[in-house]
Order: sequence, then C-alpha cells, then structure tokens
Amino acid sequence: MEKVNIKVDGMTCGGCVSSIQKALTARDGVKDVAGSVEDKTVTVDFDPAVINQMKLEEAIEQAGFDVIK
Ligand code: 9UX
Repeated sequence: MEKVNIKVDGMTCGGCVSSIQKALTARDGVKDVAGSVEDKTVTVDFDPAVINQMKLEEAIEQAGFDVIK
C-alpha cells in the first residue's frame, strides 16, 4: 500500500469530504480515504499495482473538485 496527500480546492464542508471518499473508494485499489476541510487535503491509501495518483486525481476532479498541483 502507498499513501499520498492530495491538495484539493472546493471542499467546504464535511459533505464534500464524504463525496470525495465515496468517489475514491468506488475505485479498485483504493483502501482508505481521509479528508480535511481545514487543511484542504485528501489522504489516500491505495495499492500502486492497481491504481495510480493520476487516476485518483481524475476521480476527485470528476466528483467536481479541483486538485491543486
Ligand atoms: Mo457541503 Mo460540499 O453543504 O459538495 S457537501 S459544501
């Protein structure tokens, strides 16, 4: 398993965090997702043999949020 912190813009309440968690955990290879509105960060535990950071970021953007590069 590998862990990444992804900076995300547009999360303004806990519901946003839930949406992102739902969008990411629906993907194969994603084990755990934690988000912080205060830190504008999403922490993802994933299996790098199955999914990569670029795909995680795509899923966040498809859920309607902006990834800060
Ligand atoms: Mo809160 Mo986020 O009402 O998409 S859920 S701002």
